[in-house]
Amino acid sequence: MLTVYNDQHVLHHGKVEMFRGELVPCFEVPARADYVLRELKERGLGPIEGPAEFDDAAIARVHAPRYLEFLAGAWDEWVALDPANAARDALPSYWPIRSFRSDVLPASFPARLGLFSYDSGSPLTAGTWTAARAGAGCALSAAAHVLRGERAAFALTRPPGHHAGADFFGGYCFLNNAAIAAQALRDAGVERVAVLDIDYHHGNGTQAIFYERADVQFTSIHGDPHTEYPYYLGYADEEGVGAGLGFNRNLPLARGTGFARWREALQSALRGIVDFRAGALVVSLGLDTFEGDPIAGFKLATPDYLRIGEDLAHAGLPTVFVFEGGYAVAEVGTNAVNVLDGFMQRAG
Ligand code: SP5
Ligand code: ZN
Repeated sequence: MLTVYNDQHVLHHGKVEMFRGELVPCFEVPARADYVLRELKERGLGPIEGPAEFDDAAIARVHAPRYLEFLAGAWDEWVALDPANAARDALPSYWPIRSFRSDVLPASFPARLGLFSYDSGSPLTAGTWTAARAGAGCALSAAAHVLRGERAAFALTRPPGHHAGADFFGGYCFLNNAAIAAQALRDAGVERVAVLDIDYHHGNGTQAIFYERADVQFTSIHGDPHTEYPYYLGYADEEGVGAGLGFNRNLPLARGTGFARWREALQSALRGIVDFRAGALVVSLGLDTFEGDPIAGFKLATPDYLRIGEDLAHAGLPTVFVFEGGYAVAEVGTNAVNVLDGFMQRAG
């Protein structure tokens, strides 16, 4: 299987995230991708290429112009506030919830930082835009590869993407790589695209982007938002709206769920994807379902990821894998490559 990778991901390197009143070291670190890359090479999974040049219009198919403009200039604005900010990550402090306005763009940078985000755990750094843009390019190249007739491709990207919406960042995510890949597949003529999100956390950004659409089906298996991040979305009764009604499917599972129960949810998700008659599949590949993950609560073990890959291949669809979460850094490479390896073995 082809992997599309870019070494610019290291330019996004947050120092701290806010957790219960304290700034703690970031969980989403560059070493995560390094471990996956090393494992891909060791196991000879296939060629590893850089992303092709691409037009930013492909990103603008998913993200709002004023959000992209904000992201591209955010670091310079942060440093312009105070030159000492160059040594600090940008984290929001104010959010326009409910009765506030979101149509007005305040001149104040901290005010816009909050307008375009939903948590204080996603530091924006000097290289965030460059890394996120290059990561979206990896997702686009992986999609292009599948459009050329390959069975599957893997976008090894960070920062991750599935929590980012059309005009907001959060959950360590800035550009929604999976949504950008899915939209590119649609724009190239694939009539129905399925997105399956198997990260531990609900893919609220991807859900929101496609919630009113019948041409992109979104399915997510994740920790029950009653107790798990992102808390405010990901419940089973969210089924889409308008033309999109019936094309959004959430399968929340209790914290502590093990592989047998998780795999039943996967089988159910895949039946829904086959019934939808998808022409292509985008997998938001989070590995934070692992029993050793420091910020999540499922109990999947390393060999289980081979079975996941096999089950995904059984759906028989051209498949774009997009790297998302997974914070047990030393194991994330083996777990990710197990999914891809299991897929290729079954896909033949
Ligand atoms: C892509 C992705 O997986 N994003 C996840 C974002 C989760 N952010 C909230 C993390 C809460 C950290 N909890 C620390 C618990 C330490 N015991
Ligand atoms: Zn996650």
